[in-house]
Amino acid sequence: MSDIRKRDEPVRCALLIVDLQRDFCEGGALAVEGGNDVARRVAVLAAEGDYECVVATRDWHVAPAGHFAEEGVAPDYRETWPVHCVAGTSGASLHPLIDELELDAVFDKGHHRAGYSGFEAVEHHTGETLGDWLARHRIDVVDVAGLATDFCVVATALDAVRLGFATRVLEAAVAGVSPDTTAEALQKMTAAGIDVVPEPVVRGSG
Ligand code: VGL
Repeated sequence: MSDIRKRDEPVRCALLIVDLQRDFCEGGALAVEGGNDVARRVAVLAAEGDYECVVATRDWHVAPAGHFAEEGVAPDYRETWPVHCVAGTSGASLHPLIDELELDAVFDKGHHRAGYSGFEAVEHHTGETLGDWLARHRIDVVDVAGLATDFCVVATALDAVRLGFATRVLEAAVAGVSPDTTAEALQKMTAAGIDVVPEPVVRGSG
């Protein structure tokens, strides 16, 4: 990427907030432990980090074939889930701390399928894909934060690196559904060349 960039052009970094929605936070239909804490940290990061753009994805289900456990059947929390993030419901809305940020764009996914990766998402007004949007804004680096580490965060980060973005996952600004799949996800991301950074980096200091 850097070879086609003019020598003095600064690196452009986006904060990508994955599925920080009410249903994934404490009190929601599919709460991830630590979700509210993640929202607090991400809100600070979005306000204080030196990002070219801040964008968010939302899980936005209409009829996501097989993703919700059938009525009367317990979800397995790997492939089937309690009903969550139904399009237009309050559970699908962004966490209040994220909702009050000045987001540059919001992308929805999972209308008719599971839709774990944010790169399946389209901008909710224009229909532009996340990948096209980031490319059009000449983004080089994507910092990924949000929920859940072991499902949508890992899928999104792996697609980001595949698409050629330098990709970082901010470990203090993500939380997972379960410890074993979260550990697996962190390993997979590191192996794919994603930089898993323990603390959010405050940029602009050098
Ligand atoms: C997610 C489980 C089910 C996520 C979405 O956003 O990580 N996890 N659906």
